[in-house]
Amino acid sequence: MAKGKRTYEEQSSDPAAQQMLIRADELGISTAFSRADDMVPCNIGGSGMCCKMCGMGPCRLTKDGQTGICGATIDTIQARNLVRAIAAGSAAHSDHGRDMAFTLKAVANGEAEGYLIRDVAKLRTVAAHYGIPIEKRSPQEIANDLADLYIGQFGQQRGEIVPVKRATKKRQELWRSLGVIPRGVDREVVEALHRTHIGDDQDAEHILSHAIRTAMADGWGGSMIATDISDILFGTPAPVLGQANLGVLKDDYVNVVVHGHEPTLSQMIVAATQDPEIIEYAQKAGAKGVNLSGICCTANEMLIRQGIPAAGNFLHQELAILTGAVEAMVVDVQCIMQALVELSKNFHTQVITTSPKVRIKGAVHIEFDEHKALTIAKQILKTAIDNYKNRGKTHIPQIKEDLVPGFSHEYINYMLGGSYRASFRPLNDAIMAGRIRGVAAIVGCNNPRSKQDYLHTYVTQELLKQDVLIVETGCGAIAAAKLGLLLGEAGLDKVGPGLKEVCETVGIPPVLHMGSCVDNTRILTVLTQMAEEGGLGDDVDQIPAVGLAPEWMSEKALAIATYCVATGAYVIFGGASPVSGMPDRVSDSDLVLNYISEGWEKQFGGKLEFVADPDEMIRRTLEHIDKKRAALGLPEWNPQRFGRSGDARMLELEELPMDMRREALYGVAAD
Ligand code: BF8
Repeated sequence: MAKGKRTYEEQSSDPAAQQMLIRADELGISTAFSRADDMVPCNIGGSGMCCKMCGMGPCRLTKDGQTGICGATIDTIQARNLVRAIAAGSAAHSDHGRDMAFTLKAVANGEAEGYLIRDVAKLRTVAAHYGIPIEKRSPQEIANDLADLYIGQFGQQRGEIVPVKRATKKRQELWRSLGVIPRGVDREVVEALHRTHIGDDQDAEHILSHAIRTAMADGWGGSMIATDISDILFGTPAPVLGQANLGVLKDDYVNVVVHGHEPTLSQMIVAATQDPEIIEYAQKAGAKGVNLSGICCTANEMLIRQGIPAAGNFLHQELAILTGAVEAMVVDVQCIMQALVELSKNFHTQVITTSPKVRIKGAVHIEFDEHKALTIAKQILKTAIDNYKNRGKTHIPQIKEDLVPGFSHEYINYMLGGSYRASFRPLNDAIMAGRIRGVAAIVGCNNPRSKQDYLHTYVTQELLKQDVLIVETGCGAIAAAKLGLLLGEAGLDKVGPGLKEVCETVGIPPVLHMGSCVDNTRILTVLTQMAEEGGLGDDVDQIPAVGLAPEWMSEKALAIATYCVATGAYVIFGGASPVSGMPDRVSDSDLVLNYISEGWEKQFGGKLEFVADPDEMIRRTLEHIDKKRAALGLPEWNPQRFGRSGDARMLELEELPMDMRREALYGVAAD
């Protein structure tokens, strides 16, 4: 081990990852973990005080009162850097949404090989939101109109993007009064880049108001469109049994790992693996079949719909290849490390790029096209199968966990009230009574600068003890899954008494996996519905709820944080702050930091803070939840009051073997 390097236990809290990090060292191969140890981050850029937006710089500001060559202050530079990051994050999510809209259009016109409209009910519901006629019309006709409407949102120049109509009335009025409703998705991203060009917008607060509008074009625009269409084409998620961690790779199968974000690719590969032609092809190659798994948000897209296992989250992408058992890592867009290709040269793994937007030198490129999706998916799988004969020795950690993902807001409605009384009433009632103290959304990335999964799982577990119901998405959800937190019966003894009672009554895990990162829009929908249900105020900012991204690293995470703030949520990010300013916090470098916290709170009721210490994250979360409870006049949280009803039935269940208990609680049998 190199001098100064963290121990394996300090690099990751996941024992499967630790095994692979040992293997990497044995082979003398670097990973993001070791590169993070070797590379000291730039503290000037990291704190938002480096301006490289023109050729006079980069201007590296290190002293209070110093300006760039053009005279730009630290505040202006920090605000510009932040809005540019938010614009990039919004662009990534929204471009994904745009491609989904084009796929919907192609499906509606019968031009997309292999795709179907799987959820006609959701298609009709979404179309009806916008006044698209649905009666006596075929799904294709409705989908055609919805696709046109959604495609139009990206290039719209004036007016308001249509999904904002799904926010509470009060929130829409607030946004209108502040002039932050996006006119069109692309327009706000372009304007963010324009405003931050040399010599443009130079008032930090004014720049930051556009950060809100840009991020809203993501959350209430591109991402919401992406989630809607994914559900319409591939099915709205409902609970399903899945597994997570590197132990899902199989020695006697061709292992294909799909990594990235867009379900158009992964869903078609799921379909192709079940094709008799592909199964026979794999068997002829000497394997039992094709074993499909996912990494990152592609993993989430396949997990929440089909229960296809997740090989891991962001920091597992290199570790999967290090097992030597992966024939192909198939990637599309976002969160794909360039290091994969160099790493794969040590093994037989083929990295296959598929998006016209993403190429990596040295990777095989098989371009995906939704018009002949199934044909291309089969070609990708045959390439992987042909590579099976080249496999050498494998080292697959025998570690995996079961999980039950798939909690779309539609399913949460259904599970709380069945087909006839579907609503959020029982959830609101449980919060009002104090059985559930509040709700936390724990989302976002892994970051090799912190111990993998530790912050996610520590914060999750501590909040569960405090009767806080947790919803999760993205890599955070996979972190919790790997620790077994997404299976109720495995963790209910570790949750607070009131929350335990609710989970047992409804038959849900205390941590609800709601999907990928674009699916954070499901959380916006849940919060809006909770506000509209009544009893928790009349808008999102009054709900006892907090959003956390303990291990964030991507620009998309900053966009998500900002649209959640605009919607009224308190958002806490762990790790480093990109606007921390001078190390000794002199006053003029605090402006941005204060503005995104207190300034935004005054306007939107939500705020963004960066808090490195997990205990402080938990303290602030509970303080905020209790403050909101008090403002609503709800009783103080008292864990002594709950936890006894229904205990007799639970004691009976506890006597049963785990698989029978799971079937009794969730209606899903173990495999
Ligand atoms: O979009 S949580 S590391 S995979 S950015 Fe990336 Fe972060 Fe994972 Fe999904 Ni989201």
